[in-house]
Amino acid sequence: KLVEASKRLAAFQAVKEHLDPSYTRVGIGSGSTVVYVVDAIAALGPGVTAGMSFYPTGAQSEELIEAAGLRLQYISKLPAGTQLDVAFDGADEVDDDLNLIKGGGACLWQEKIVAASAKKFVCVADFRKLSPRLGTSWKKGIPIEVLPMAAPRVLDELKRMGSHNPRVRPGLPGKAGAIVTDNGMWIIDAPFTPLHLPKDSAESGIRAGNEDNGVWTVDALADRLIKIPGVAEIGLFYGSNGLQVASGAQKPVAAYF
Ligand code: DER
Repeated sequence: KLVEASKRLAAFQAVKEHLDPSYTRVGIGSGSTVVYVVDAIAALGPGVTAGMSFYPTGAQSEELIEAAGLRLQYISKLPAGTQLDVAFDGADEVDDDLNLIKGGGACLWQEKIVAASAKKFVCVADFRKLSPRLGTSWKKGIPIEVLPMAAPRVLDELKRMGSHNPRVRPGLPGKAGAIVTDNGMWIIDAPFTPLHLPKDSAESGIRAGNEDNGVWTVDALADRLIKIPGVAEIGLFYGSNGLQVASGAQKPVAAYF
């Protein structure tokens, strides 16, 4: 109950503060918190939303937009050189520097593309998601979208990098085999020891861009994961300290709890 109330409060607060009526292009993420974001936007009424187009990050997001009677548009139709005014999305974990683990809903690839296409990215999350360092509360691992035929090779490399028991995300009951994303890919969840921020090096001794015996700084891990052959995208987002773990992405404006 408390969690749902917190998600709703965060969503309505985020829309109130970050959806300007003058906006015309709005990105909509995936997951359960973003459901409340769409509720908050729909509650503004057609007087505000009629002039806006909403850009989904996958099948669930598309359904949310349509069910709310909002105008659906696609990133593939975004005119060259233009950006979304704002994108709202959830997260699985948020650290002190607004770095995010995303992908718990297996929608991370399109989520990152939409987020990176926005002038402003607003992460909406309840109190459970905030933790000092990524990997502290979200123990399932960093979600990584991979080409199925490369999955065994990616798992090998992740183990070499110190991931503890990385595995292909199994399908839900009623679906034999692995989860298949909206893009026809698989998700590997790769647990790592909680990540350090580059600024932690004084106490942890692990300087920015490095790892020490399987303990990584966020930037170093993001740079390495994205280069593994077969990896399409990784569920590590952003950094307010100039750490762009999502290349070219806008830094998050705020995370609401
Ligand atoms: O897949 C994602 O990154 C989603 O944003 C997600 O994990 C957040 O989900 P929740 O809002 O249902 O917690």
